[in-house]
Amino acid sequence: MDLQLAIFDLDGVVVDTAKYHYLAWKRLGETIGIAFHEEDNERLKGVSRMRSLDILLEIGGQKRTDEEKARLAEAKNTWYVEYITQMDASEILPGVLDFLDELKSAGIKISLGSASKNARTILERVELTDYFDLIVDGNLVSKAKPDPEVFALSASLLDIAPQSAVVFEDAQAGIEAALRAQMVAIGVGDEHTLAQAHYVITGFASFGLQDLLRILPA
Ligand code: B16
Ligand code: MG
Repeated sequence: MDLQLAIFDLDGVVVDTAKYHYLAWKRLGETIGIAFHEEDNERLKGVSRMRSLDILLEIGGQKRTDEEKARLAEAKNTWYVEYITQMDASEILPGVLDFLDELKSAGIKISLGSASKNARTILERVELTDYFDLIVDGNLVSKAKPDPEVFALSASLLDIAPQSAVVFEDAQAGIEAALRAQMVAIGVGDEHTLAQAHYVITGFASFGLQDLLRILPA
């Protein structure tokens, strides 16, 4: 394939913000009497903020009006933003920076495809904004993964065919979105959870552009 675009999910691929989401949801749970455990947090990965809240309420067997839900999601987000504004470049996951440098040198476009509405803040804090030719985040898309919108938009805005794009994703819904967008889907994380992907890597510590080119379809 003629590789022209690499799209990165943010949480779980470039940085690990899942731990901050966890702290903020746990804190919200405590204020409304729902015990939220680390295992539960797995269900929130790659999922939108409102859907995450629904999962938390489901765990606690609680029902809330839309107005209350908006207020609760807002409270969680305020705490989450407090955590992420403390982040710095040391939180970029191993090997990511070298890989981005390699892609840039090879003239391959780099885009973000994240569900987060806080993606720009995070990229700023870890000093990665300038690497991205395009940032597609939760403020820009209306349909959550597994809908392909978040990835399809990157390709169309950059005027690149989806078949020339590769997506790096840590969530199952994200892999499905990439496949539905007709892109090459590379899972980052557990090979069983991400079995649908064309290929699964554990991270970028020992994965570079040469490795990518080797696994891409002809
Ligand atoms: P926010 P990603 C996702 O980021 C997270 O994995 C998910 O846990 C979170 O609920 C979602 O962003 C929305 O985040 O509340 O900041 O808008 O993996 O798509 O980069
Ligand atoms: Mg993710």
